[in-house]
Amino acid sequence: MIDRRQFLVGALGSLVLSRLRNVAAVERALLEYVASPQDLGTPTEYFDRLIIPNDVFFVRSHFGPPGLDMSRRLLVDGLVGSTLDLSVSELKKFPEVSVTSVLQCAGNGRALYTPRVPGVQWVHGAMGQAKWTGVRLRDVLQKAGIKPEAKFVHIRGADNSPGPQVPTYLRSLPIERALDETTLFAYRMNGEPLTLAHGAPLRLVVPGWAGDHWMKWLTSIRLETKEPDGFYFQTAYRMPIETVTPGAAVPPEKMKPLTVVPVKSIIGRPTDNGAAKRGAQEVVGIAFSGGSAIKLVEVSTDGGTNWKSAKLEGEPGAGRWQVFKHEFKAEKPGKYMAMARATDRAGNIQPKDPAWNPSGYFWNGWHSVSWTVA
Ligand SMILES: Nc1nc2c(c(=O)[nH]1)N[C@H]1C(S)=C(S)[C@@H](COP(=O)(O)O)O[C@H]1N2
Ligand SMILES: [Mo]
Repeated sequence: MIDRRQFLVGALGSLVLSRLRNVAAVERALLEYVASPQDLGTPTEYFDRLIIPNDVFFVRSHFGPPGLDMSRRLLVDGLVGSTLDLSVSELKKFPEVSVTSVLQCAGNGRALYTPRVPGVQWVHGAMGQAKWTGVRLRDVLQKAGIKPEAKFVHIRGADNSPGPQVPTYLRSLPIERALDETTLFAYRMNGEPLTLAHGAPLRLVVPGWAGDHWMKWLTSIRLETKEPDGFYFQTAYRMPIETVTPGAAVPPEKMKPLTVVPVKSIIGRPTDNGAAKRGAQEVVGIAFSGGSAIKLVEVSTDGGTNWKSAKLEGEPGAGRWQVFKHEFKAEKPGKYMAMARATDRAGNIQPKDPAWNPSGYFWNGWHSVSWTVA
């Protein structure tokens, strides 16, 4: 006979094992960039659809997730009329809204800059689109009462840095961006409860803005008059104000925080170096821009001499990707290529080669693939 303690240990052990197996199943479909903390990329061939399924959605964090704590509360304090301390079920009493939006890490494409920039060497996989469900920051902040001197919202999560020498991760949003009707406290992703990897029980959703603002494992938001101090705000996630010489050091006063994701398109199919049969060829990909809807995606199959407008599918919107499709006939066997460039409704055109910057952020060059037709 086993006693209660042995039973519990055994039961817990097998539970942990089955959890681990689930994680392993997910990893098989994702591309592992860094093992610990896990940085997992979505394979490029998934960029042919409007929604990236949760089990292949990229994962990124600085220190790895904290323990799963579904009873973690959200504190809303600082320059508010009254402090709020909310459980997830209390938060769910605010009107529920869903927003379909792209989450892209600012470092996506870092590996494609020359000279090389240190950091996770993401190629294309640190982005995805999902339907995010939760409640508006605006509704919660209005309930708390916003003092007129509040200008910034400081945001914290439950993940601790690995030691006292390493600063804690924190972000900040200007109050106007926090009050935008698309900015959410989210608890569901593509209709399913948020998983720990993606921030359970609560994460921030900031459509159109880079992933670093999308704080996971939320613990508090605090209204302040100023931007926060510290490495993660004053040094990291900054871009040069003007174009700089590749490889150059940029002084801090010439840097600004990165916010809106620039216009970009990526080809999901055909896969680079793949193979296809003679006849109809379909080039399929996704295109988005953080600041406005997509106006046009052009595809060239002759190295950039001629460009044709692709068909767009899905709803247009700022921070929201659409699928583009372009068909042509490959009459002869041989090597074929395609490349894509997107233009947004504000008139921004995806550049052939984006400007190098010291942290390798926001790569959005033309994506090209080649394949063999037999
Ligand atoms: N608490 C916390 N939130 C975080 C991070 C983190 O390290 N800690 N990383 C951010 C970064 S840099 C990105 S790109 C996104 C990635 O979100 P995902 O793992 O759901 O794709 O989470 C953001 N939220
Ligand atoms: Mo990121």
